[in-house]
Amino acid sequence: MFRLISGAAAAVLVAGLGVAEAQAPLTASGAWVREPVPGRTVTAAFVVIENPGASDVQIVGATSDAAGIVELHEMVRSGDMMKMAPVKSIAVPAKGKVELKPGGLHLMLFELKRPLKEGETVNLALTTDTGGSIHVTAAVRKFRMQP
Ligand SMILES: [Cu+2]
Repeated sequence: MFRLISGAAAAVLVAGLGVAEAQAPLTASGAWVREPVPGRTVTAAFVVIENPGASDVQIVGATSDAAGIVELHEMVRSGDMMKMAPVKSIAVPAKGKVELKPGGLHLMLFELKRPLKEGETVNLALTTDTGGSIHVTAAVRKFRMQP
């Protein structure tokens, strides 16, 4: 059943849920989860979060039905290597947006509860410093370099 949902359809669904359920004035779109390497129980999730409100909002935590632990991560330079590191919060600027994407900020999913395959969906919930939460449905996709 989930296999019939295309990435584009899932993204539209996400935007609708963001508007309907968010206490914080945030919307999410384009959410996806990288299909994990076979046998691994770790992967990353990406989403674009927009803040139409007049105040900055901080994302301070995340959970998922597919993972035991979800962390907020950034990529940091270490010598000539890029490494990822946990961050306490991700700011979504007023009248602006933040893009979680490969090579930058992302959600890290640990202790995956099931193998995730392209075409499936994963539920994510982001909590904000204003006490709100955003519910996001993310499509599982294989990572491909962007053209
Ligand atoms: Cu990470």
